[in-house]
Amino acid sequence: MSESDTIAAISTPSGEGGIGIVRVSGPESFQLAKRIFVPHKGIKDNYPLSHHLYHGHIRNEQSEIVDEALVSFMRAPHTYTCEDTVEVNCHSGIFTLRLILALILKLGARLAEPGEFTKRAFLNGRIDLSQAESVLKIIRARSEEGVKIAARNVMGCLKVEVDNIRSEMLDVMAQIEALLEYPEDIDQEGSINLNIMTKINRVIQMLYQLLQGAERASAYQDGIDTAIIGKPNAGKSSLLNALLRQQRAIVHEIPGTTRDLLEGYLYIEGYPIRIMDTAGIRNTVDPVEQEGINRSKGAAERAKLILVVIDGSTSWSDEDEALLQMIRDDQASIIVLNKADLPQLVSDEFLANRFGDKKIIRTALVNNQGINQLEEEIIRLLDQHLGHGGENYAMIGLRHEEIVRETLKSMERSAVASQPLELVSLGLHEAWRKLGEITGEIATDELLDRIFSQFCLGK
Ligand SMILES: Nc1nc2c(ncn2[C@@H]2O[C@H](COP(=O)(O)OP(=O)(O)OP(=O)(O)O)[C@@H](O)[C@H]2O)c(=O)[nH]1
Ligand SMILES: [Mg+2]
Repeated sequence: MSESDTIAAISTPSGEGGIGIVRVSGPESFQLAKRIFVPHKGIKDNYPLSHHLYHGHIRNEQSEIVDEALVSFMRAPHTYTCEDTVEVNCHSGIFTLRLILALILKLGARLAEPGEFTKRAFLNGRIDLSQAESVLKIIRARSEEGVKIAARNVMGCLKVEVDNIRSEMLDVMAQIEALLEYPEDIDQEGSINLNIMTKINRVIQMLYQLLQGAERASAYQDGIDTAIIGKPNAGKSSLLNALLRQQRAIVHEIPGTTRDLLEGYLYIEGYPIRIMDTAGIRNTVDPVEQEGINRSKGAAERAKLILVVIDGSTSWSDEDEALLQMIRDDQASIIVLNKADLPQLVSDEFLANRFGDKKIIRTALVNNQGINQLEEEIIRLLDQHLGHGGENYAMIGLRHEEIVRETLKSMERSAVASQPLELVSLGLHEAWRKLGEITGEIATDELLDRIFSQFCLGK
């Protein structure tokens, strides 16, 4: 794809709406827009003024009015892409938008690829790669907090931290270069200067701090995968419905009612929770039910939080025990002891023995009892699991996390004082290059394509 041509796309979602926007960027954008737009107040000498909004009509080749529009002309470099940009604000019917886009394309613009406007902002140096990715994170955020984290990154807070760390690395690298050039400065034992090791360790600490915010940020941005698991008929679908406050899943007395995974979103104290109802887990010969059970197990494996529903009105079984074995140490879990309105066959004594201090939430989901306590426990657990964030988390996305972990590996290889300085320096160089992938200072075309292809058209 060439970066010097003029591109255009519809930037607003398809469907009916108050206003739709067609965006054009590139050297020809003013020319093209002037050929289809006629301003109401007539064309004056200074038309079009940059960063002004003009009211008028879009007309086709036959001079027929296509729509009434507000058009802004924005001169480079103070634009989203750093190129001349025009935005046509028109009525948001899909045919209107398509007609206007078609007129612009016919005059010579090329249809933009997904994310191409943002890619140009990156290639033209207005934003770094972490900022570009944050634009996508804002669009896709699953909670208000997720938007705030992404917005901080769009302003460049991750870039600032990364630049800071890389500049510390450069300092140490320069110091080592000097020592290698003037070996007489190295201590008598030839051991590495203590000062260098102290600096390397400080960089390692900074990298760990970056990682700390990652899990919390990703929970707010992507949602917390939560699986409801339990024996057939325990009340899993009743729990999903109670939490979502809607009759989302079929609830029935026949065990094995739910076959497929069913998901819903809910927000508890700002935590975006992606909750999954699953098929009851038991031994079965029915192939369809077995497929459902496999999916339940998959959902449980991927979940960060597991709600285990146990039917307190039936005796504790091997099936209940097997469910608990599925939970890993890194997963948060809550035991929901349901059907508290019926005579209980699982005794308090048994529960105390089996679960010790772990909090058990008793519910009677037929009449929504216990839901508030369950929600409180979910918040408490997530707060505990994800740590209190404060303002100090810039990290977003798995890509960054992987890069920081790789960088740490190289840094930790460098942090061995007993090795030759050349090896220390090698590790530092690797680390410095790796970390540059976050901001895109070191970025291959393949990486850029991978990132920008996730964007929607028109962004
Ligand atoms: N008495 C009583 N019945 C309940 C309670 N919760 C659910 N039930 C009933 O138990 C039956 C099973 O409920 P579901 O929510 O469908 O259970 P499930 O775990 O989704 O079942 P499967 O999808 O078959 O695995 C239904 O008849 C519910 O009305 C409860 O707290 N008390
Ligand atoms: Mg069910």
